[in-house]
Amino acid sequence: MTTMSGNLRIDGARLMDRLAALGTIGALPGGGVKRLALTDEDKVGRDRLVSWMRDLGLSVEVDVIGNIIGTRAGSSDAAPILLGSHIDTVATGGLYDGALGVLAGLEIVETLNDAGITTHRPIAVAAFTNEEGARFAPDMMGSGAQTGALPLDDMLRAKGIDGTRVGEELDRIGYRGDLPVGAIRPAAFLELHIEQGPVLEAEGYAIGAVEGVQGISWTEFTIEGVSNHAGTTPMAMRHDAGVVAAEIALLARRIATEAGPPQVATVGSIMVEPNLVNVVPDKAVLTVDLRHTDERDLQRAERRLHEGAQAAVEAEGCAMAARSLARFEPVRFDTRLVDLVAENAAGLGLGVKRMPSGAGHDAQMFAPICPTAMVFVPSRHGLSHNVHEYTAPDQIEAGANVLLTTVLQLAGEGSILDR
Ligand code: HGY
Ligand code: MN
Ligand code: MN
Repeated sequence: MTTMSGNLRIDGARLMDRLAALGTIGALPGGGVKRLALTDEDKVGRDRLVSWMRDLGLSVEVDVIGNIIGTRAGSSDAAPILLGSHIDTVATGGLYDGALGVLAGLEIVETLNDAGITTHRPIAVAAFTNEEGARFAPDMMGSGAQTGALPLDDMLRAKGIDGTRVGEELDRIGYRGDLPVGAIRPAAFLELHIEQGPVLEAEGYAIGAVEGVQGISWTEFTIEGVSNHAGTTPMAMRHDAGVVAAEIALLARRIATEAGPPQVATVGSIMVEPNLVNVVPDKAVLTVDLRHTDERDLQRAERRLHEGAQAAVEAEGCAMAARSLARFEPVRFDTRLVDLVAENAAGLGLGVKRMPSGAGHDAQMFAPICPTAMVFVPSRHGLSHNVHEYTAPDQIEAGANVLLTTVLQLAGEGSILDR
């Protein structure tokens, strides 16, 4: 039976229950979640997700980089509407980053099952491998490999911050599948995600109709100096790798403040060796994360960073190697889908704001290959990548209903996708 009921709604309590259940996997004492990509916790989360998918009658496939895809048959074998996000988290993660997009997809499937609705197009729900990039750079690794944005072999060889390799960890947790890259070619991709920033809450909107994702540039700098005695070495004789790292960190901050919003810069990881109170460091390794909505401005920031880093290294008589860990240009989402999200939010009586995404998402990997859009819901105090990440149940339910309404429109016969 193929009917499209305009007043169909998801079961918010059921969605919250699944979010809570998944949140127990990798739960941190005192709150928050640590489910780094391809760890034992990630495996347990994957196993739980696959069992939920199977319970809902989805046909489950795993691709060559561990992306999990559950597909609900349609009345036709047209290209599916793909929903999803990721279930890996950063080390100080929350319950909602990524998990919301995957579990809202499952909730939509269960809602359609309960209503006995068969859509024209199949509906697929995916959990992409290593969206965070926290253990293995770059981020959006699984979706990037599947869509061809990232070379699969390089990704499988990627070495983590703990010295492990992606391919070996996929084998270890039993999630190196055989579905090839390029096999998932959806008619459209929709991702529900928490905003992870302060805008929707500050301006009082319930929904973000996301217009695109800003560009991302991750660089790792390794500085080599000369270790020496902290007490006996005159300042003019030092080659202090730690000072150079500090100068690069302050330069990154200056670049962002002088450029002004939306330029952002973050030094999230910095380490010195031998890391002892009375030894001038002979080695420092730090990462710089630059982001901007405009590609030219991002390149300008990169140039300033690299030139400034080089000058600091030379002034201290050190050596430096710079390695790109991730580089994605800004993407724009399909305006027809963004319009649909905005109209559906308004149709549900929800305040909606068109906005860019400050965070990276799997959706930015699909935007070049199919019509793509995202639905944002507010983050309390704008917090994310923080154990206090929180979005209220009614906000989550509202976002999932906007997603459901949009999916039903796109999965029907003769939708805007067919024109
Ligand atoms: O870094 C990001 O924006 C995403 O969380 N991977
Ligand atoms: Mn995310
Ligand atoms: Mn994240």
